[in-house]
Amino acid sequence: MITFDITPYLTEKTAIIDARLNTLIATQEGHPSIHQLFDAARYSLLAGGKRLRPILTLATAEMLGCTDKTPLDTACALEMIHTYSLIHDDLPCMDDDDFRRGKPSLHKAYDEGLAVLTGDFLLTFAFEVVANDKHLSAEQKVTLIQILAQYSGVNGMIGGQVMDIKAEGKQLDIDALKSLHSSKTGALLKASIFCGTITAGASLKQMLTLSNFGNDFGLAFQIIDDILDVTSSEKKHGKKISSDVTNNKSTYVTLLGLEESQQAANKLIESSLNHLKSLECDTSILEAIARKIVQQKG
Ligand code: GRG
Repeated sequence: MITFDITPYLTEKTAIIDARLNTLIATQEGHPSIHQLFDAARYSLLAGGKRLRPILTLATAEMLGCTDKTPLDTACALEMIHTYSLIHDDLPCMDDDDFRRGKPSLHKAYDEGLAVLTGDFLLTFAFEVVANDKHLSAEQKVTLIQILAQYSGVNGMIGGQVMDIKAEGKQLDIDALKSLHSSKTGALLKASIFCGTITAGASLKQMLTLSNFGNDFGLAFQIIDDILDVTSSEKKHGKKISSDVTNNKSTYVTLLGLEESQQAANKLIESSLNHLKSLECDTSILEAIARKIVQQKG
């Protein structure tokens, strides 16, 4: 049970992340087309969103004793990579979603070509931001860049997205779906936690524990997203509802039904919280974030 209200913490961190993103992606003067690229990047990046990935990075680092600005730009880089994935995922050649974060998707507000390039820009800029961060040591930068590449690449998000588009119209079994979800969505959430451990100089034992936490939490998050896809109102979800059904996708809900899916998510969150118990620090913020995710209601 949540013993305190996590909302003020989330509000405070969201404001810090939004302010830093706003600075990092400040419009650059120059050729009008470059100006438009920045406008498009700002349209998607500053459109709201829960900022879950950067908050996980900040919360993990703080929990391990790092309370300065060391993790902030890496946290913002994770949000840039996440936003790029949403822009590309909404394109007609992928999920073909017209709305995202309560607004027209980027390719609707601008055009498809610019949406592809804005996604590319955000992905590459994320690496530039980490490479240029003066708060990080050279060793930290190399490790963080390696984590970002690995978890957003072929063995993470992109690999999962390929599995996803190739699975359309096919009935997956639960193990195949788990593997798809862990790559497509879980990997970047896990990377967010992992990046927090690197910026805080965590021990190997702490990293392993948080990696186990990230596995369970990441899968629970995607199951809840599957549930919200059928139960949430469009306004709350910020995009078209039942898009998974429309796109003929296997989801936890289509395979297990709503109730069993919710139970699976609850079980994973309990398991994720059990991992945290072995850490010798105050884990209450991560616990509260995990519980809040599983309690989301449509
Ligand atoms: C196109 C390379 C490429 C990858 C796309 C993550 C992904 C892979 C696509 C997103 C599709 C999707 C909606 C997946 C469900 C889980 C998910 C990532 C939901 C959106 O994340 P939230 O809920 O969104 O954190 P906000 O807007 O709050 O940041």
